[in-house]
Amino acid sequence: MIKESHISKVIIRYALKDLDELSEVDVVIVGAGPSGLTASYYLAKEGFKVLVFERRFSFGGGTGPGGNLLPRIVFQEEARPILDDFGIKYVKTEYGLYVADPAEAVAKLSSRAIDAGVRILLGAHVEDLVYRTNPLRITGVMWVWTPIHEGGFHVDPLYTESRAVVDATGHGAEIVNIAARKIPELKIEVKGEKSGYAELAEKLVVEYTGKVIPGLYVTGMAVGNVYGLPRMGPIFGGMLLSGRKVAEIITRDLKQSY
Ligand code: 48H
Repeated sequence: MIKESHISKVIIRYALKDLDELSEVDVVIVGAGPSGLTASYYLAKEGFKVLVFERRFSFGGGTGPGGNLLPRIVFQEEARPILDDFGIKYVKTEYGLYVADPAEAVAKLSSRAIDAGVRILLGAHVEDLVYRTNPLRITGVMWVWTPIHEGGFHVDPLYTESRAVVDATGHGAEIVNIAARKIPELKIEVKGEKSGYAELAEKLVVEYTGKVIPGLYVTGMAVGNVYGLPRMGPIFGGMLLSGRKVAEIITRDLKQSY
């Protein structure tokens, strides 16, 4: 027999137990785009408790629409080992570039991350940060459900504490911008993204990936916004390489601080 009240009870009971457990984690990643999902997977593989906040009700950020809605995304040779880690199939083209199906990429990035132990909260919008002084550092985020945010309602957010917060919000670099605007003593200067130059952008986005200030890290397109780098268009190798790099940096930092 299916009793309606039991449907509600199991949802409420199990969801609240989960949210309780997720109010303190090792790493918060804001954004379930390609860079955030990649970072989350490698961090979970290292044994960290990782929570990804995604304000949409779907995964993948800008991956799904491919290049101008054509269902292919491009990768370069350097990203191949990461595609292999996730089991994403690809074809080598006559230009030495690799192409893959964005739907498969999104599905595998997210399912491998979840299988590695990552928790992803969909429909959850991060609207602010938590910080401490002496030493000045970021220690978590404040979040509300997306419909509350979109509705413009005055509802106070909940906290999630973490040892590291990763801005993987894409072009807008929303989290670093919040830190720059609301905690001026951090002296963060956000430069803004530059126009297209694919090869340079792919190199620099990985080079500049890392720690912005203690407790706050940046990966993916958000790196370009923070450091004034060019954009690359629908080539995604830099996003995966940036995600893996930020995971390596956080792993080193968190292991050193034990
Ligand atoms: C919760 C949030 C919040 C918030 C945003 O845009 P993304 O796909 O980001 P990346 O950096 O992983 O990948 C960028 C890539 O998709 C891209 O746009 C490229 C390569 N462009 C090149 C070019 O030249 O244009 O994903 C970011 C995710 C999205 O799903 C957002 O919904 C989510 O972050 N998000 N989630 N709280 N405050 N802000």
